[in-house]
Amino acid sequence: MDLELDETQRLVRDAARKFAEERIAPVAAELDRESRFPRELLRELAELGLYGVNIPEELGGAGAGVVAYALAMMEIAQKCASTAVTMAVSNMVAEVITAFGTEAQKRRHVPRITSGEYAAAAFALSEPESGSDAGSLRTTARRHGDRWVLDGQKQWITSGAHAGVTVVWARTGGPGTAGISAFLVEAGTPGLEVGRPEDKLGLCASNTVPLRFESCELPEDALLGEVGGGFSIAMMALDGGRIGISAQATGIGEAALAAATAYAGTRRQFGKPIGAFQAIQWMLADSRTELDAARLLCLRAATLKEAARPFSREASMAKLYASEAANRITARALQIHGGYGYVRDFPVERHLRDARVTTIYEGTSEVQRMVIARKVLEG
Ligand code: COS
Repeated sequence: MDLELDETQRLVRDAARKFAEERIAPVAAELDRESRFPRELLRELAELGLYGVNIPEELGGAGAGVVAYALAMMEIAQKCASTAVTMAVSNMVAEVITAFGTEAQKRRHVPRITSGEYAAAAFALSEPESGSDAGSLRTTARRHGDRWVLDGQKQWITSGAHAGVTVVWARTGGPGTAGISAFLVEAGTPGLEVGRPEDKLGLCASNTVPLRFESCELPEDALLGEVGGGFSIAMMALDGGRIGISAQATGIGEAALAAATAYAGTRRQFGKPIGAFQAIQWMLADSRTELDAARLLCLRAATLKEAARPFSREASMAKLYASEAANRITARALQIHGGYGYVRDFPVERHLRDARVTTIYEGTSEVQRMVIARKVLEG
């Protein structure tokens, strides 16, 4: 793995950093407090190429690759983890359609995602009773003449209320993963009902909703990929998605460490800055080391994906490590702030709340360990 960034990667990272500092940072705390989905900000972010960092230019993407995508995610997440997750899922869906869509599906949806014409794109796999065991999903899709008819419910759908297009997984055959297919469902399709936004601990400026499908009719060409091929599409998409979440967690950790370092330098107790105490220094040292490890694991997985080499195990390792590290790092940052860490005047409580979900979504830490262990045992 080349540790030096190339020019494109540097350009994308710097553009994301500038946008995050100038446009996102000033409003991030307010968006969180008001649980406001930043539609206009996301349009600007898309115009910078950040809704399709790894999408070819002919489909409106930046064509900058997976490493550049991970770097951009880290920058955006440092300033607003909610904006970062909206960006992550939109990139993931743009990639899924680019990889598995027909020419017509790609031309219809991908440029609308990458340009920001769609406020976001969404990925609907989980259900009220099917989370880690994604293969047990119950939503059905049955043929009715030349249409598909969807019935069922989806849960925890990021950007579900704002997405121009949602990839929905449904059962077209018998039980098990072989009976699952994927469909593209456009906003406003009759029979698609968007539920009440979840009132969450963190990522308050991202939108998370349940979806309900009731006799929701789709055209024949809404099918993405082959009948029965949906589960593998979901797993491949999640492999890539996990790189994005590892980058998001790394970004949140960076923000928390920066806040803790600044505070340790200015807060004085016992006649000296608290950063002069070894207890604080060790927390900062552990956080810095863990963040570098998280970053390297993330960029290794991204480098493998970019080289079209197997990366499933590495993506799970990056996501597992970075998300758990982000939880430790944000907790330490809050501890360093003492009582000031516990109130909203300082940003670390937001970082801690935002980090929490990273060990849960796009596969829990327990699922990442399943994936890694299976690969280890395969040899
Ligand atoms: N890439 C491509 N195909 C994959 C794959 C991957 N990474 N992982 C599994 N598959 C394929 C397998 O090859 C298998 O296909 P065949 O039956 O043709 O051999 C099929 O998918 C079933 O795989 P497996 O038997 O491993 O499925 P399991 O039911 O055991 O599930 C886990 C595996 C637990 C890894 C999966 O259910 C999972 O990732 N769960 C978490 C879901 C998740 O992340 N949800 C968050 C949603 S977004 S917030």
